[in-house]
Amino acid sequence: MSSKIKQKEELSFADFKTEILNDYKLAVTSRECSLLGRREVLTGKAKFGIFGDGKEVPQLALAKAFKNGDFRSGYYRDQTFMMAIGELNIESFFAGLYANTDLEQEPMSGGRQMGGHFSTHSLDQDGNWKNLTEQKNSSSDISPTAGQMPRLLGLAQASKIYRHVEGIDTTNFSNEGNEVAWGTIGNASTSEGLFFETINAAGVLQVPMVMSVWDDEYGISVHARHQTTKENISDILRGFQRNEDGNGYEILNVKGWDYPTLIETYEKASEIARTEHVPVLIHVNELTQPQGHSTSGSHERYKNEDRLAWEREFDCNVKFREFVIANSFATEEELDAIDKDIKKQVRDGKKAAWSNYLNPIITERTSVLDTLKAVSNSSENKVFIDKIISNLETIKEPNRKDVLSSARQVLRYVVKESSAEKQNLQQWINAYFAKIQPEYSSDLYNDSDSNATTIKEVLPEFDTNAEDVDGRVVIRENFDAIFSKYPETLVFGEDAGAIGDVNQGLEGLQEKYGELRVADVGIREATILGQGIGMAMRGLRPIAEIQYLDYILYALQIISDDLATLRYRTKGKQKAPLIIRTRGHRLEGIWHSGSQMGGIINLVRGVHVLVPRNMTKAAGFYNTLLESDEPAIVVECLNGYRLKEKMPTNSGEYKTPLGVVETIKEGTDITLVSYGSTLRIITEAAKQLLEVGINVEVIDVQSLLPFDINHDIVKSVAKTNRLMVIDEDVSGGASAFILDKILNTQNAYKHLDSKPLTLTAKEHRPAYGTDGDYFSKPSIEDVFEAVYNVFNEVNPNEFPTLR
Ligand SMILES: Cc1ncc(C[n+]2csc(CCOP(=O)(O)OP(=O)(O)O)c2C)c(N)n1
Ligand SMILES: [Mg+2]
Repeated sequence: MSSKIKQKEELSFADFKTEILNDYKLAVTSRECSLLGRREVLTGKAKFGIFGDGKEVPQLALAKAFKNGDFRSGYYRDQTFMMAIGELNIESFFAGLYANTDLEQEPMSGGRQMGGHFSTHSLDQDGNWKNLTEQKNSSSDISPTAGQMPRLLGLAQASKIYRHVEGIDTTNFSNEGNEVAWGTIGNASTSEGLFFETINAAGVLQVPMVMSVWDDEYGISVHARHQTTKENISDILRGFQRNEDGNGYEILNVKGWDYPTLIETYEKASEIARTEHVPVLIHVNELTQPQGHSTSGSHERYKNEDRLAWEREFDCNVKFREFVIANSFATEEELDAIDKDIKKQVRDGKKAAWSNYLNPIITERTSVLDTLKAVSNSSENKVFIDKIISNLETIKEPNRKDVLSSARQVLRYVVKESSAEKQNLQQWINAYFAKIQPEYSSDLYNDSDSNATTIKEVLPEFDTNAEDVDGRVVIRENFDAIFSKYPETLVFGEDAGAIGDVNQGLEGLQEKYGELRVADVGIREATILGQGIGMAMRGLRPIAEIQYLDYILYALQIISDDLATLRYRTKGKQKAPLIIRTRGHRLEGIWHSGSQMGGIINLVRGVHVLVPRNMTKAAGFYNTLLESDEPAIVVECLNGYRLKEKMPTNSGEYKTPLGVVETIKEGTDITLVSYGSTLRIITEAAKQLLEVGINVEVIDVQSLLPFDINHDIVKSVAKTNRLMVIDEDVSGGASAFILDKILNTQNAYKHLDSKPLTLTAKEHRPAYGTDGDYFSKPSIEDVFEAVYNVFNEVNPNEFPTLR
């Protein structure tokens, strides 16, 4: 027996043997699932399969070191780990492959994610936090390679916050910051910038993060020589190794088939990260892919015979079996019997999962068939309807599309008839949509009646002789109130700490609340975002600052792929109520006049996008968001920090409601809709237009997502009968979105007497010079002329052509 194994003196040999044989069974079960899973895809029962074969043994070791309260942030190879922590079994594995929409059957995502994308439930039935310290946690995986990295940083940092910041209620989230965040990534995915950015940031922050690299030398077909300098990720990261000169990482190397050394390595990593809060990198090499990358191809195409032979020999399960036999934990015959038994269990589990997936759909089909047959019998178009019926009946394994599309096609055949059967069919279709559509569409936002749009407006209050102060003072006072009211809030960003952000909206707050709660961080937007996501997933209320809106593009992939999809992809079982604070609109130059709102709103559905016109409105949004549990981006006006606003007396209390527009100037002739800094231009143009007899109504959208939930804009258009959307974004951007909502969702087209218009920026980004803004974005004269031209068309005598 290996000397390393003997160290486990506390266990009796019998217990020890049982544990090892349990591990062996898990490894074999997981492998059998992979093998059978691939066959299910090839025979067409499932669409796509990506499995954990060849990576089983290190995951057993990881699971042993993983404790309650810990978090995983990993990727699609980790099925063995999920089985080992008790969060995945044979049936749920196959339910994932079949994309069963029932969360009970498919707890990872209710069929919303491909199999192999794992998660655990952080929220209970009512959407409230469960006690995360009493369970093993996995943040929900995403497919973009290395996309799990930024969030991992935040999951780890939360432990540091919980250990060192006083006054937070840690009950559901932490036991003195003893939780480790465990990352997994494939060797090839370490080529991504997100990997390096996260590694550096975790080294700087010194957080309890253990990063495992599953190294099988390949990324699909591309060999390590095209991926990694020196073909060795731990070698090139050696400079991160901590030593007497300073902080850094503990870097460990281990062979992926060496069971006892893996266990020892993971225990050591766990200990270092947990107690010292030092990050650890474990490079697990010599792993294999027995079935190639995924069901989309075969690895014989790109691996030579030598490599394939080596993979057969060094397959971690083969080596584990040899180890079990060599150390007399079981005989070959005993293992054969175990293998045989597991094969049967996996086959049975697969069958059960398939029935569980199919049976409800069969029942739904029976129900629609009854309805359709009744319709057919009473219809003139019986021949055609019967054909649809018989097609549906002959489908051996129907899906919901088959069921519903048959019903909808039949309805067309009876649209001109009037019968009780037809009505039944209409009702059946509507009821089916009502029941089934949410299975595919729910939980993009918080669907419950405690969502952010339910938080009522609270107006700012002012003393009669309220002082006019710089906008940045309004926002700073409000942050001060927020930090004293909510101990779990933190803000971090480039220059957010010592100087209190580039515009001094956080001035003095680091001194007051400490370096962990008001923090400077490196220039690394994607991981600033990820830091926020991870911490929000562990019960904190982070405010991640992106210095300028223009630079949000670095983080946009993570906002879009991770933050915006989190609630949806877990069907409401995880959330990250992260607030993203940034500033943009109308300053100067190509990269400091951010207005790429069209791009943003179309990429972040699932996150609220708020565009306050001044700092009081912005502060009110923060106050609203902290009373709710949804993620949001707040874009402050970059040119508004030095503009004067009245100082409210109820900082921290007043609330700007989400999805509610505000009419900032009443008028009768045309409705002008805009948001943010452009409103100041419009307000000025409005005065000038009044001088020539055009009385415009100006509406501040305030909140792009959600958009005008009370449909107030159409009420204005019903009065003015004319509409113009003015936006500093390019044409087709946010203005197109706004126009679509007003015309199509709110049906404003009915009230229009003139063509609905948009006035937008030029297609290029603003030139830097003082005049860049004037010649790039709508100016006072542009607004004046555009509105004037509307009335020139209506009444050229009164409004002669200008130019
Ligand atoms: C950003 C992104 N680019 C490409 C892909 C397609 N893709 C999926 S897995 C993969 C290879 C990953 O290899 P590796 O990280 O070594 O993990 P392994 O599958 O070998 O375990 C690629 C290119 C993706 N999912 N995301
Ligand atoms: Mg690989």
